[in-house]
Amino acid sequence: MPSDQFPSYRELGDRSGALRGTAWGLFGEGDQVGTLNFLTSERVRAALGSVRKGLLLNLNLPLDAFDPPLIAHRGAIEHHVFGLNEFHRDERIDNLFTQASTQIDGLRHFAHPDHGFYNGVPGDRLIAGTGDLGIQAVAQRGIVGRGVLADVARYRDAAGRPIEQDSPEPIPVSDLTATLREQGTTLLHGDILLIRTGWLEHIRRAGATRADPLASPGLAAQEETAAWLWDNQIALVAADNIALEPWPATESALTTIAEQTGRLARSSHTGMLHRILIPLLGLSIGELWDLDALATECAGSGHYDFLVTAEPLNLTGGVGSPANALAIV
Ligand code: UVW
Repeated sequence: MPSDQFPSYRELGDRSGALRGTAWGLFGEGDQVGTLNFLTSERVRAALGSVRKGLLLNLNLPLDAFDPPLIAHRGAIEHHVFGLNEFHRDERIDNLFTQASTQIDGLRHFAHPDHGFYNGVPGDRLIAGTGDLGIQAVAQRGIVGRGVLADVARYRDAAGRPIEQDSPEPIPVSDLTATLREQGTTLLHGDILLIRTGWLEHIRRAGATRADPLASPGLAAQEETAAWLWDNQIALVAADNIALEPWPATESALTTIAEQTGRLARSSHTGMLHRILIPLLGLSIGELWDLDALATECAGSGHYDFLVTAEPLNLTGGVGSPANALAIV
């Protein structure tokens, strides 16, 4: 479908029946990658024009960046290096949680309790060994496109309103648009949007003294955020914080009918923006992306667009993956 023919977010709400409020079927009934379809060949080719210096910047934290882990159930990796003889080395990683460090969360990660998983795929198909909505579908196409950094932390500092880093402060769409305006950055359809909240820099500085329980600012859990991302035809959105949106999540207007009526117990996911972005819109998200060096480079050059590549693990049925992301400025 040509990009000007996609329904707006408001129009998604006018779709009938089970499709209401969703992007299901717009990229094809059996679609596996959602908004990554916005990254057409023409856009990939055009994105090459955002490379000015040919400088490569790693956007990944080490796999073992957080020990103790940020989220308790995602334990630290156990890396074993061994040799069959003294002239040989092999290795094994145990306890790898694909979402413990810089990551992409794929379309298996969240269902909407009232609607289900992306494109209506039944949850019982989303098990190890099956491919439905798995991260392998992303790996097999790869992610390459025009990246845009929205350095909200820098904008808010300059505006004299620093983001409160040890709190689940919601970052509204107005801050995103003001940041882009201040930077002189124009979004294009199919962009990979990278949002710097400054949280990762804060956590790095805090080290072992980081706040417990953990809290992080992030994109406001509101329909306005989802609408803005969809209407700009963002292919992938990633941030330098723990959950893209504020953490811990709080009850919001996004609290589902299942929870409001007591059919589903409220949980740490109640009110999350994840539940719109991933299952309803098919928007994969990135978390814990290391954007600090990129931000320094962009501030120095005055250019906030570049090429981004990311190649998740080719893991059949994977829920998420280390991002393996690069910016090429
Ligand atoms: C959190 O759990 C904080 O987010 P996610 O599951 O998306 O990594």
